[in-house]
Amino acid sequence: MMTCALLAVSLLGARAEVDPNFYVYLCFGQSNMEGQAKAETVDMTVDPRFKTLACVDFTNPVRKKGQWYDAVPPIVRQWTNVGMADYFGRTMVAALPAGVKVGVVDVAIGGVDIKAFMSEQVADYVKTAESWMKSAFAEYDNDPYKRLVEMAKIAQQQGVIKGILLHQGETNNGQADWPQKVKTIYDRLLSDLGLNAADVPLFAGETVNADVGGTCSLHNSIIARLPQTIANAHVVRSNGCPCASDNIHFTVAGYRTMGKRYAYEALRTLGLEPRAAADYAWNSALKDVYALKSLDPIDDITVKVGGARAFKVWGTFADGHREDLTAEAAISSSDFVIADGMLKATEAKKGTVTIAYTDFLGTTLTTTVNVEATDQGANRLLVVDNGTAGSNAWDKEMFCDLATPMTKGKTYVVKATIKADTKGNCTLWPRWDASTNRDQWGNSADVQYLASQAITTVAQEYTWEFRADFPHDCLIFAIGDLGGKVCFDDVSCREKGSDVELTSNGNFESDDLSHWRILDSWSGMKSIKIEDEAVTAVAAPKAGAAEGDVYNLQGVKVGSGRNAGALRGGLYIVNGRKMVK
Ligand SMILES: [Ca+2]
Repeated sequence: MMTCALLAVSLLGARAEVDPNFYVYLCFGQSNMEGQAKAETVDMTVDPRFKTLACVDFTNPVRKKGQWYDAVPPIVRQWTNVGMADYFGRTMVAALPAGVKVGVVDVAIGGVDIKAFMSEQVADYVKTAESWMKSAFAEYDNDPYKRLVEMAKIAQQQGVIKGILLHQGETNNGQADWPQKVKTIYDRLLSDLGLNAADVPLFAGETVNADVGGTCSLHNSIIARLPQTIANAHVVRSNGCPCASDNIHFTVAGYRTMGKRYAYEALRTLGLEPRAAADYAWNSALKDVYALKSLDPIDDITVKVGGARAFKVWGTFADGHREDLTAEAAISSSDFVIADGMLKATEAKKGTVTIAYTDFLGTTLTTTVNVEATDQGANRLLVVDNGTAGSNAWDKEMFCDLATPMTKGKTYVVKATIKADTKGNCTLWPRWDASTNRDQWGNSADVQYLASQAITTVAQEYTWEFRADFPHDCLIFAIGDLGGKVCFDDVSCREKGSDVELTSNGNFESDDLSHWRILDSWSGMKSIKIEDEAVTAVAAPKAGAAEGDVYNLQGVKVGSGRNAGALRGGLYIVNGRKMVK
């Protein structure tokens, strides 16, 4: 016995050559982690420093479960395509020193609920799964979590686990208990693999974004809460990433950008700049995916003193793809205050703002925006495009997340100035979103249903006064029977008799929409944005507005089609549309 034990220890010792420069990342999720976009030529060449551990047997290409291979797609199983891990790995090896290898261990099944990775639930789940899903489960012996751990242990014999990538949630769209389920799986992985949370961050990617019509974009508001549940969790943004016609999966360009963004987050947690190493040997086609060719020019802007403006920054890369660079762009100005990524107009003046973006190769491009801050200017409104009217109040909802929650038992006054393209109703439902009391859809069940008010096409102020039954932290404006656009302004929520405002940017003079949101696109709601009042005022034609009448941005008629040629250059409203002359 003694001899056997000694022999086993010495064999293990001989085998256990863990390379501290082999960085391993575990990946799990559903279809976007599997990869749904066909690889193009540029995707088929991989730096041999980027490896994948086969988690199932492949026949074409031939790969054996538990063996390392160059990470040529498909990574997950032989019928999958380019997904999240492909450009994560490419970006990591390009940024890390030449002596560092990166390996991925990727277990994913299209369409699965998060419970597919919860061992105590998976057996029942597999029984009721669709047949195509059953065959994928079977490749993991009906327990994908167990397979992930088994493969991760093999990976640990050669490398060091540096992080976990997750892309999942479409099947759990909007479920408030999702972060807790993810935490359960994350905690189990740490425990089963002997890892410390501080050394192993979790990177969770957003689903296809609302800005490109993502069907499951509601879930991004849930993913945003993950860092409150898991201290070392990081959200990977999907803003502007193009999607396939199903509005659920990314295009191959979208997967490349998402993979790069996962890597940027991972590099930051390693204390590194998201930048290619100077000595990295680029394949020229791959380099074109990363090299920014141009930044889009940004139109001159006018802002009222006291207001704030955000900038949308887009660029075109050498391979022709476009990216929303807003989150990565640096905004600076010697003329204006820049705070929270926005320009704040504190006094009347003219000046410029510089937007700079440094690409992965270290090249910085800039664009200059001319800004005029004035004392006078157009009033701005929140414009919610409801699309077609629904039949119930809850079919269309606009949410205002309060900066400070109410106090249970106190009396509150909510005011809002509202108009709409059609007549209908607006009902106010204050809700305690932080409550653990959830309904069957995973939403807070601690709601108060207040009286409905009749909305017209003319802006009017409406008031709701009520005693808070819960510490509400959200106002829901239920506007289900209103078709077209619904405009809000001067939304206010205060304790009765107090001048402390609980809403943020309720006059909509700032571009900050972080406290305002609408239902996901499945509701048929189309958009939420801030617009000049003049634009919205003529969008619903006024009685007497003749075809071809020209308005300025303050809503003043300045001409008609007959004499428009005499107007000086600028922005005008003609037939309800913004026109540049
Ligand atoms: Ca306003």
